[in-house]
Amino acid sequence: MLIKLKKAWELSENHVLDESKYLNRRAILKSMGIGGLAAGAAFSPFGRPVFAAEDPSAHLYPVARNHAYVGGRELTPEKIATTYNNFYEFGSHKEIHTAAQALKIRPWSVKIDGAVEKEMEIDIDDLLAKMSLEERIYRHRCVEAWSMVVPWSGFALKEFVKFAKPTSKAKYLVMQTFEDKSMATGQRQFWYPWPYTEGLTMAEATNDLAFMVTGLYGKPLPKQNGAPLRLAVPWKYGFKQIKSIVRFHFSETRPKSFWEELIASEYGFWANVNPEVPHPRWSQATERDIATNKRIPTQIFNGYGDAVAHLYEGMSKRERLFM
Ligand SMILES: Nc1nc2c(c(=O)[nH]1)N[C@H]1C(S)=C(S)[C@@H](COP(=O)(O)O)O[C@H]1N2
Ligand SMILES: [Mo]
Repeated sequence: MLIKLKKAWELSENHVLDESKYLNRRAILKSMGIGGLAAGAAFSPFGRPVFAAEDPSAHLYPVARNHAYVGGRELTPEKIATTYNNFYEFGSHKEIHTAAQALKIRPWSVKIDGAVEKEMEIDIDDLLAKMSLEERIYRHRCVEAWSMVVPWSGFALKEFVKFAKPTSKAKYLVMQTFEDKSMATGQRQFWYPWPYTEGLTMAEATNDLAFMVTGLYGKPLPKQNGAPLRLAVPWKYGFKQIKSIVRFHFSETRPKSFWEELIASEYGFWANVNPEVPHPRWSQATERDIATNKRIPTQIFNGYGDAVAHLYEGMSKRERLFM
């Protein structure tokens, strides 16, 4: 049974005012001594202010950086990380950042179901209020052999798992993206197995590195990067890092992910970054940094082996990628 914890986000006046009117309104509210952070702008250390009118979670950012996670090389400029995207719901071209602006990110709720004590549906802003937000710098390695280093904001996936209260029957956490052909024109391409689905074992989902992303560069997550909620598992190829999640399903059986369903021989369930196992059509030994365009060596588990290698002990190298 589904339990709705709270009414979905209701359209506030901010949405119908243009920016200049909104700024005036802010000034008035301020002179009245109200409308502080919640109604106002959050100033990002990386650039322009972001307005609550654009995203009601804007006041939450920036969040404190967790210095345990370092990129190991320079951050990819924000402009590049937010314009070089993969998001098949909006097409397969490289102008995704424009097309993805059609994504409506409020109201937005996520369903938690399957092997849990109690199934529920929770509004994204309620969820954000419950989780401890922090910033982590992670490397991101796409299976297409390009990579970047970005400051994600969000919360530990294991904190969310604890909140969801899975039962002992749960063996996998399955995640799904929204489905709405009218908004996401890519979903009209019927030959793809929508909705985009991904999964992790419970051990992977509760590993310290697994992170639910809600922000980028000290601001709410841009639509093209998977707003309002996407996954970061930086030891795995980018296609595992599912965007715009609406459902978390705790499962007893291993799911078939989107790309696995399409071409299992090229995109397996594990998808751990491994320079020694080439993709059937190209080498994975090196990667192109999208900031510098330089090729750099790819590291096993994308350099996160200390944190995750133990999860795959006993598996052959090929299984670590394809099984
Ligand atoms: N729902 C959904 N999630 C997705 C994808 C997608 O097409 N749809 N593409 C994946 C791939 S291949 C990569 S490399 C990353 C890209 O994330 P970025 O655009 O933030 O760099 O998102 C992943 N998550
Ligand atoms: Mo990717």
